Amino acid sequence: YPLTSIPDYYGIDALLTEEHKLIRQSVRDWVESFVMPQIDHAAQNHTDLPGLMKELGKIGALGPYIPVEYGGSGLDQISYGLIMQELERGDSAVRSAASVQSSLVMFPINEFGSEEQKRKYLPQLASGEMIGSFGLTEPNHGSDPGSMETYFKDMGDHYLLNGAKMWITNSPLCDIAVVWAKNEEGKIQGLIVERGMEGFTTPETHNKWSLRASKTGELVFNDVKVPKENLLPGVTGLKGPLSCLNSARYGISWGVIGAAIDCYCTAVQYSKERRQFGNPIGSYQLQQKKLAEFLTEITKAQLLCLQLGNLKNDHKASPAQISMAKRNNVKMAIDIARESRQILGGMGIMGEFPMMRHAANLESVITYEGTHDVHLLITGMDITGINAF
Ligand code: TGC
Ligand code: FAD
Repeated sequence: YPLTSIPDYYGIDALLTEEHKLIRQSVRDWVESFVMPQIDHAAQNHTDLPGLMKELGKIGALGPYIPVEYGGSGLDQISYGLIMQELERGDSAVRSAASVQSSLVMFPINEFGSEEQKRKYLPQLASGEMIGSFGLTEPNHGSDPGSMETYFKDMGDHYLLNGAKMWITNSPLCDIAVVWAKNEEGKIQGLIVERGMEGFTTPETHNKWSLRASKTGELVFNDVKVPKENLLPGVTGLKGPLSCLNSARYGISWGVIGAAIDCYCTAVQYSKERRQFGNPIGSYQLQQKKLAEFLTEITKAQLLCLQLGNLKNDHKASPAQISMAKRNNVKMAIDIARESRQILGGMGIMGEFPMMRHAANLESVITYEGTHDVHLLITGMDITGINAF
């Protein structure tokens, strides 16, 4: 489909700056030239895109809102959102790679790291020369990360780390991992664990039906000696990892609009070209209903994100507001991926079209960064003041 047909039904572009539009266009162009030609092959073959992180670094998609002095681009939150949207129009795996590096690795180092840690890691993470991962989830503790078992002990001149993290994006590729673990008082703190530290391994998780162009794996710590200077000094408690999630969930709210747009635009074009019973299928009311509802939902999601971005720029976005956007927009995108596949009939299951890939990817997106149900419970708690977990 022509990229000029990407929906802006409510003239939301008028609320963006010229800089926002330029950033969006440059990422859109990069996705067209780098991601689109190889994404179906990568997903079908369950392999990552070679050189992806350095490419993302070149286009400024890693740590867009991290200050320039540490290698970031110093952009605002709406720019970050637009970048995520364009990346996920390509594939959720590409957005995931940028989300984890930006919001889950660079963000905590920038927010909670020492000056030495910022200077040592951030510029290399921004360029994609170094790949980071984020270890919060454990085999026995997903939605309830506060019950984590991974722990570290103070051995005088170093810490000794033991435990395991599961479902970790980019773990098999990572050079460093930001790992959340309990200290001897049972309080959660962040440690930067580097590949090569003895006792640290990153086995890959095989056979996924979702996010097949992204590497997922474990982080296993068996008496890993972590230098004391690798502890993030600026935060203690679950609010450390959860504030990283606020940033990543915000980016996902934008990102999934990209996946929905890709499915919507493909379905509009197909419905005008494909003829049955002598007419284009787009001339039938049942198909028009689907397309009209897709556009309505995309437009609502765009407005939700834009205002959330304004709140975030002003440091006023609450975690519950972010939960509402993540939950609403991911459900919107997965519903559009599934329904739009039907508009393509049998062709909808083929790799030449993006629907099955997006729908399968979004099964992970609706689960990670807080499940659909967990975000509903966060909203419920915000409304009633009663914790239903
Ligand atoms: P609770 O007792 O409510 O809170 C504990 C402390 O945390 C604070 N807090 C937050 N701080 C910042 N941002 C938030 N969103 C926060 N939510 C809570 C809270 O104020 C409290 O602070 P303090 O100072 O009083 O101690 O926590 P709980 O144990 O009842 O748990 C509730 C909660 C919210 C943690 C849970 O519902 C939740 O969010 N679970 C979901 C876990 C999750 O999202 N995991 C994601 C793992 S990373 C991932 O999936 C990456 S995929 C990336 C990719 O590939 O793109
Ligand atoms: P569970 O917590 O076991 O949940 C199972 C079901 O129970 C869900 O439907 C859930 O909503 C429901 N449930 C749980 N508690 C309640 C309750 N109190 N009330 C009602 N229902 C409840 N994690 C990281 O730390 N880093 C990563 O980089 C990362 N990347 C990921 C990549 C992929 C591809 C995937 C699939 C996951 C990734 N995750 C990552 C983990 C992800 O965050 C967790 O899968 C998610 O938080 C859910 O945890 P769980 O899978 O253990 O499910």
